[in-house]
Amino acid sequence: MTVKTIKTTPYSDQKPGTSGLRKRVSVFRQPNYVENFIQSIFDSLEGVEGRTLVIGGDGRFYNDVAIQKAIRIAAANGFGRALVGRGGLLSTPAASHLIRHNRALGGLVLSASHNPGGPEGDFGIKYNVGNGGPAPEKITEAVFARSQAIDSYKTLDTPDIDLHSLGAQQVGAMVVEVVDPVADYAALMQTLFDFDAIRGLFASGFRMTFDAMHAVTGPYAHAIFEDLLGAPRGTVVNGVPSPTFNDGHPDPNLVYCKEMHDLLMTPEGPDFGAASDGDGDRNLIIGRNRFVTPSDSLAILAANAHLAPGYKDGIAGIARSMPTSAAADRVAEKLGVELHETPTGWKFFGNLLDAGRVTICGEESAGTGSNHVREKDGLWAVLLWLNILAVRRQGVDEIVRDHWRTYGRNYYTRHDYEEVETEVANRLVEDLRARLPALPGSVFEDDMQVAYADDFAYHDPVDGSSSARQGIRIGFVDGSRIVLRLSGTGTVGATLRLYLERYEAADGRHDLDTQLALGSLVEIAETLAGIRARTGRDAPSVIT
Ligand code: G16
Repeated sequence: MTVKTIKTTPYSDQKPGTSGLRKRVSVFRQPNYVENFIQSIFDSLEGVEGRTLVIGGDGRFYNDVAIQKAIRIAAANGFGRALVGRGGLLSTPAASHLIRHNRALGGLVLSASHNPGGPEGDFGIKYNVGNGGPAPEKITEAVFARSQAIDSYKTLDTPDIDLHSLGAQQVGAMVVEVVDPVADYAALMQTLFDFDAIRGLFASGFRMTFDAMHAVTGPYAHAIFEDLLGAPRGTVVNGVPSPTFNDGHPDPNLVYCKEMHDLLMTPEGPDFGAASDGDGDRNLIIGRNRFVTPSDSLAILAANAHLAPGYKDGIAGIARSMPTSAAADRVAEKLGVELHETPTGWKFFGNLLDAGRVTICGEESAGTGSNHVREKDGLWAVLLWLNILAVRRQGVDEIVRDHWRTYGRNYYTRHDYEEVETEVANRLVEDLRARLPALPGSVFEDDMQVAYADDFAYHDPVDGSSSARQGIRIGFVDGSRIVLRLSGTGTVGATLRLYLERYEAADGRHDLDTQLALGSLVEIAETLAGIRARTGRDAPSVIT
């Protein structure tokens, strides 16, 4: 089969963000846009000849088209084998596992995560390396540099492959294996968790609702919760993946899962509610009368992980992204294990996990995971919660309160201002940055005194690399924090994220309303950054 070399010209906007390249579908549909980016990835890798590539996505609109292009370009570039999820589906954590399990060179994960889908929605392409994790910055920078100089890509003149039949098909010299997206992942979960104990929990009448949000986790959740763990049919709702997510927004937060949240707050509601996002790496955890913030969930999972077989010997350490609350730090201290604070982006956990320095990682953005893969993993978090509930035989609320009694409570919220004019957002951040050196020592309302003010810089202790300007931190003497940064995943204008945190000691008040508890910090943030004044908004677009 003759490899075709097609002439092309660069697009200036192919710079990967927090998690790969995410844009409107209309951007990806421009001539050669997908081809340029995938060829730029392959040009930035060494030794693709004969190697295995994993390809899968969250099933969103354009997934099928992009997969066929990716397969032809991979074959033309010399890959020996491509593993593709049936129907083009692979959750992000399942793709990570397949890469590791098959010693693949890497994988293409096609997803825009929790962003809406459909022709007017978003699409994304991310490259994961051989450890199963998102490519580190040195690779994403090389890909961007290559995309700015690209003048041709390689492809083949072959028909589309049948994505729905399991088994091997030939594309040029490359073998394409269409695999069951669930099987290997479900097998991995059974090595980590006590499925008998969880089966017993469901058999005792424990009721759960899992919202797959018409996204990729539907088939995984039906197979694991209902088929393997014996939860009654109907436990999983919205379990059939749809290219438009049924016109929904597959973001498992209190805005888009409000109905489930409200149900959990009633006496008739189930014992446990959970959800996952478009590509299956995020999670939402709600117990009866208790929403668990992602930061608290990370701390509680880390403190109780030893109750699950996969972590029975304890954990090596915990890593959290900088804006995530410090609740996990207290657990690490008590366990006597390492705690690492990294920039936002799962890719920063990879080296720490590979080096065995940490076992559990988490982010405020609803992501938790462990060293079993190199991505955050929504179903893993739900299963670890179920395993803990099965062993402790307590409700979620009881476990959360018990945790606060032991470690204290980190009140925490995030205020997002979406689709802000990019220039306004950039100027706001720059102006605040300029004020940082003068802030330490300043006293604001309620006697809040600034202890430090900086722009977070990370020095990776494993490979020595540095990443500067990762978010503004203003810390107060009582341990409270204001963090401000620009999102790296939005696709329209800029998204400003304001993170607020206040610590209340173990013997302190744990029953305050979160927004009220953080009210004075919100006002201090407004005094310092003027978000409402400068953007003209009177409230955040989303509060989580
Ligand atoms: C991605 C990254 C996460 C990050 C999140 C939000 O998640 O993998 O590490 O925390 O985006 O990033 P930002 O605050 O820059 O928008 P996902 O689930 O969208 O792939």
